[in-house]
Amino acid sequence: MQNSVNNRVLLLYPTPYKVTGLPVGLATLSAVLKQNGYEVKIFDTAFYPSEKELDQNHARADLLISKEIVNEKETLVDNVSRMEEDLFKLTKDFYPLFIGVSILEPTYYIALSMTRFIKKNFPAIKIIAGGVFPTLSPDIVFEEESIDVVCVGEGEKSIVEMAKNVANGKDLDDIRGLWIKSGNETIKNPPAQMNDIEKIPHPDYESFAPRLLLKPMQGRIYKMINIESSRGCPYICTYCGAPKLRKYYKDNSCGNYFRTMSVERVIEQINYQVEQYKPEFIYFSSESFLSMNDADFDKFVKEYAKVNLPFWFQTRIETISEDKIRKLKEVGLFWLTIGLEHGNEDFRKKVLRRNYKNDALFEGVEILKKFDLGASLNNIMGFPDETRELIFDTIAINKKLYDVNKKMESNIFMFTPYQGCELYDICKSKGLINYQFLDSDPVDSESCLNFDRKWKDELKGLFRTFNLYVKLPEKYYTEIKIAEQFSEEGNKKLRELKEFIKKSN
Ligand code: B12
Repeated sequence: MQNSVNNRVLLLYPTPYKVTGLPVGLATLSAVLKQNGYEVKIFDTAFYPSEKELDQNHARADLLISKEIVNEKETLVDNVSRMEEDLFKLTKDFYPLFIGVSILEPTYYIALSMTRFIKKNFPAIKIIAGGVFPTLSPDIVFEEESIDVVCVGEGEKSIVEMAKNVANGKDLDDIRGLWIKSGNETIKNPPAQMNDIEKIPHPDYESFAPRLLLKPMQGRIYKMINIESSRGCPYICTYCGAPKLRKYYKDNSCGNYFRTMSVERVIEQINYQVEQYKPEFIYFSSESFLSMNDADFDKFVKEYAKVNLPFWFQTRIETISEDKIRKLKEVGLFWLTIGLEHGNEDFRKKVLRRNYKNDALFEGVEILKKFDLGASLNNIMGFPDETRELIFDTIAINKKLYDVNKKMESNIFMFTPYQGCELYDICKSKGLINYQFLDSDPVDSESCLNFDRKWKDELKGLFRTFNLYVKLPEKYYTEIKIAEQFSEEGNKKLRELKEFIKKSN
């Protein structure tokens, strides 16, 4: 073995090109490892340009979703070296006890480029994979030769036990949460108990490249800190893996999947991170930030007033009220993200299991307007059995909301059935899935589903013109329809209409 010092752990964070922001999960693993005396380094892929990946910030501006970023050149600077060179040097010099990699389904292909490279060059170093994708699809990840161990579920306890055992030359056979390849045998332990989120250490962002703290917000890059205020999700949406995770943890008696953090602890975390990193912005990364009771809400507002930093979060439309928005605006609320998902109430309820009324959207957006606030509305298109007419229901409601409040932004995503979601099984049974796992990030406008070519092209055309339909008056619809076409005429029309919108804004 080379210069092995047995308290080192290297963590890999595969992330698409220029997708910044801090992963709370991996940062918490770094914190618990450090708390137990290990030295941690983190390697990310955010600034290695690749032919396969678009720069999402530009792609989003090009789709008229968000504003062009004014200070990108001086902030989100590309690496000059190649990913493999840097990874090789770091692994060789740091020579860790083992390497951990955090994986989402759309980042699995990036993770594989790293784990295969490491296995080839450093076969003696064990690699453990954890995160949402290994938890929801452990069999796929476990089959991969370059990955030795898979962590299912939350990793705080498992990774520390693994570090101790590897350092002491012990096997990993009995560690909860770990799936292990041991000779010809395989051991599949159940997930570890859910963590008490009041007691785990605050995420450690220190080991991340400082550029990962930079995130775009309304056309500018800011130094932003992620704050966790809850874990898990109590809802049953068919396009999300949370319901399956909840069942998995329940079946294995791991404790509650959905946990909220006390306001005291959230504020303590904010004060700690602000002191450490002096951010310009706070991002609450929980899935529905305002799903808290009134007493907690009032306590939060009172305490946050002392923080004195702008913030944004995602929340459900049903959680917005005038009283809450007024109070939040007073203490720095800058922006929100709201999952609209689909414009047709019936489709939304039956196919997506999102049961809210369109009226709630209008009320919410009016409230935001009253306080001169805007929000990003997340929309999805390209579901199985969705028709052009149904997509136009989504366009129509975004258009009406934009007419109410010109600060609204319409985010559009091509539907990607992540493994573990109910809709994934439905797509599979309809023969719509002909891949084992995704091999690119879904910012790609092409549907990953096995629809016929004609419908795939129509979806692609609607995707690129989505915001033209939302923002331009109906008298332009015939022209926009031309811009849907992937022909010389269509491309020219698309450029003209985009220019027209940009000039009129
Ligand atoms: C905040 C957030 C972000 C943040 C932070 C990203 C991150 N990786 O945490 C930002 C804004 C950067 C982001 C970006 C993206 N995100 Co996001 N994000 C979330 C969100 C809302 C919360 C994540 C979180 O903080 N969870 C809480 C922590 C504690 O849990 P955790 O991350 O799973 O980590 C625990 C375990 O998984 C495990 N673990 C994790 N890594 C490892 C590694 C090892 C070695 C071990 C042992 C264990 C282990 O231990 C951790 C601690 O308990 C989730 C929804 C969700 N509930 O997961 C979506 C989610 C993870 N995002 C998703 C997506 C698609 C993306 C993007 C690809 C979007 C895009 N095109 O830009 C990028 C990819 C960036 C990236 N490389 O992660 C999807 C992933 C879908 C899937 N099934 O794989 C999710 C699930 C939302 C969804 N649509 O369903 N995201």
